Amino acid sequence: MKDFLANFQTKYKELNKEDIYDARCPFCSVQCSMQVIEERIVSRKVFKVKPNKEDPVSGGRLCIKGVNAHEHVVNGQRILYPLLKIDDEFHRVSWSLALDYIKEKLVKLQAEHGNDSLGVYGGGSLTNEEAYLLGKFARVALKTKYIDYNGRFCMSSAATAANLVFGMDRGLTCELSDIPEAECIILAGTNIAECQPTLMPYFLKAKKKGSFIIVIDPRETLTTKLADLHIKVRPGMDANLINGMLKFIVEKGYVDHSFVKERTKGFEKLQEFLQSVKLQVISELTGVSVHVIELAAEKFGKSRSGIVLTARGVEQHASGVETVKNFINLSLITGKIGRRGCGYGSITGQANGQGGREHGQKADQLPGYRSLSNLAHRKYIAGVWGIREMELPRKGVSAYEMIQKVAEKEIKGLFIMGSNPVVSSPNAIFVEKALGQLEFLVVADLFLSETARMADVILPTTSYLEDTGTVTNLECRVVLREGMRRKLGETKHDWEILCELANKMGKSEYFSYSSAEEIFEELRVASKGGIADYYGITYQRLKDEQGLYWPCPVDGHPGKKHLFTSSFAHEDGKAVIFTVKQQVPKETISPEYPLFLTTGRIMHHYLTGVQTRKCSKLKGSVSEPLLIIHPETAKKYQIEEGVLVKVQSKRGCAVMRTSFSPGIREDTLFTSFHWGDLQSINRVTNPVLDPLSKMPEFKVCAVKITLL
Ligand SMILES: Nc1nc2c(c(=O)[nH]1)N[C@H]1C(S)=C(S)[C@@H](COP(=O)(O)OP(=O)(O)OC[C@H]3O[C@@H](n4cnc5c(=O)[nH]c(N)nc54)[C@H](O)[C@@H]3O)O[C@H]1N2
Ligand SMILES: Nc1nc2c(c(=O)[nH]1)N[C@H]1C(S)=C(S)[C@@H](COP(=O)(O)OP(=O)(O)OC[C@H]3O[C@@H](n4cnc5c(=O)[nH]c(N)nc54)[C@H](O)[C@@H]3O)O[C@H]1N2
Ligand code: SF4
Ligand SMILES: [Mo]
Repeated sequence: MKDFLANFQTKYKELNKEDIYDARCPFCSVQCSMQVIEERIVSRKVFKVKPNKEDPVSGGRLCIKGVNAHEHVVNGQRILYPLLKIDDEFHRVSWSLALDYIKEKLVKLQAEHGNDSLGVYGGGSLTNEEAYLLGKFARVALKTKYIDYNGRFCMSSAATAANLVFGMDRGLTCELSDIPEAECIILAGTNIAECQPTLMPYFLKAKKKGSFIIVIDPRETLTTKLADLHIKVRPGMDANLINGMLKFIVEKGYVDHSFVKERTKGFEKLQEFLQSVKLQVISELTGVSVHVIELAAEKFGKSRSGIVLTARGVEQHASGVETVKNFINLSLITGKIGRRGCGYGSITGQANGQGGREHGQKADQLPGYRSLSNLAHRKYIAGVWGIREMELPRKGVSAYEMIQKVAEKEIKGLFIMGSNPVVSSPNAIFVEKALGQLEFLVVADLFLSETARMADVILPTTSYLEDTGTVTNLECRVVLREGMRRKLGETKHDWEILCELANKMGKSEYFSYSSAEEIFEELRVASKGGIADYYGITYQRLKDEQGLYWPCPVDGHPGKKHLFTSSFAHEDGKAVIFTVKQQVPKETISPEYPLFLTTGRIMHHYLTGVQTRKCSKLKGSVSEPLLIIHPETAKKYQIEEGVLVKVQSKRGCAVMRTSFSPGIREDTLFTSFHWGDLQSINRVTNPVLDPLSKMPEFKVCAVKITLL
């Protein structure tokens, strides 16, 4: 009887078990932390999610995506074994066979067509360790120059502008805690309430303290509800709007002349140019009244402190770099940077959008934000990797240009890790066709995404609950994400996949790591002395100190929270004030395509939706894309609410249902890009690139709509 009871108790405990995982949301750049509690009650699994009350960034909040994120982890559609496509059908194979096959195909392609016949395409969901290793894999194992990642579509324009203006790029120049201290806040093309919802209390606190909040967006959003002034600008016209504001600020004497003189250069040229700017012309271009332009300029110019934040709304344009430069001009000429309650920031998007752009998965870049074109940088990294400098490939091309190279058959094999370019790239019909021409496509993913289903081999990877590593949030705070849940099926971590493949390719001496922490230890050294210096950061410190800002050059260093307090990062210590001339979208409306289309996000879904479409609560709340249209515009085209329409541009069409909103400009339509196939709006968008950042013009093109 005693034995029976003891047995029963053990069995009962086994069947009714509770596991607690410390976790961090896999989605946006806030990187909220939480505990995921998995209860097993007999054979039923129940998940509970508790926000971490001690989280210094989110303050113990989670948004609806974070609360439901675990659902995709346990979704039945997770890929659990390597899959090999034979005669258009996927078959389960062993890792050994999958990796052997990949190796043989890659070696053959390179033997026949050269090292650069292979491309690598990464993503901002990868941890710092994995992004670092992907760059090393491309350059050391494959020896190809072609590597880039989805961050090219994300904050590349802001990064390029910041490098040019300040001499370095770091998401925020200040801390989030500066926000409530700012007397005036400009939110340009950023919908924080839906895209980084847990940051809202910073702005609500600012408002309570009397801050004047200006939101610039062609439509009403949850964020514009916060605004004291909502500027409903015509898409793609922000740089011109800012010229109007700059002119007013200069004329009214709101320039901080001592700051401009001591800390910047280029003001005289700007001042001269602004004399030619006419507010009436700006008003016509932007669709914003002169009064509103003046009011915004007056409020920002007069306030003693102020913060300018931009995001994809103003950055995802062929003139994205110019536009961001002009937004930074607002901060520079009024001296609102480098002190409390002041700063400029580009709100980074993906979980590791920031770290992902620092450690070498970008076409022109080496770890620590080093440059592939700089001999000293090349020598340093070659030394860390144990190769000769001359063995390091030169710089490659940007994400969309890589796909063009695929279409031109210059790139014949592609390795994609953590991205779904068939849905996320502009001109998606072309992209899908191009990928269809590849001789060999490998995709590492959690699911059979629209891109993965085109692959020859799919490698199953682990999720945020399983994979340990560091990520760098929007403030540039490096944090540790623990992957405490056991791996499912035969899934492997991305870093393990890279190591095992490199080992198959005979490169084991460069890729023999047994944990993410070991990779981080190498990354620390590789970043040492670089702009994004992580040398002083260790896993132990991250655990003890809840994250550290970079640069953090030595052990014990507290990390630098505020940048540019006394000098900028250019050699002479000065920031550059650029003169930004008139900018207009590359495609304009015409009788055939009479409406502007802009694209973006909604609260419930994340990027191409591969993960959030697997969460029943999120999918249940929003199950399809909606085309937001002004009721007057709909009336003009005799279109009703809730009907299916075809949205057509010169490149292609997408199908979705209309939803009326009097809060959007009458000349503009809006939809999100969270859906695939015919519902993918990127079948319509314009792939024209910014000449410097190579950012596509996701945020404006000309379309027509017709009833389906
Ligand atoms: N819910 C949710 N949150 C997310 C994501 C997600 O997919 N879903 N993705 C994450 C990622 S990767 C990113 S990059 C961030 C993006 O975060 P945001 O950049 O804030 O998001 P978007 O919706 O792309 O664009 C912001 C706003 O720009 C406006 N806009 C469009 N065109 C223009 C224009 O020409 N001028 C101006 N001034 N505004 C314009 C849009 O109407 C939109 O409201 O969000 C992150 N957070
Ligand atoms: N029209 C329009 N298009 C846009 C934008 C826009 O505003 N408008 N925004 C652009 C922006 S800002 C971005 S960031 C891009 C994003 O575009 P994508 O890079 O395509 O983004 P995701 O949907 O996150 O795709 C990630 C894929 O990787 C998988 N995945 C998730 N986590 C991991 C992981 O840890 N490892 C691996 N191996 N796989 C993983 C997911 O299942 C998914 O299939 O889209 C861009 N496209
Ligand atoms: S999506 Fe962003 S705001 Fe929401 S829980 Fe995740 S990290 Fe936090
Ligand atoms: Mo992004």
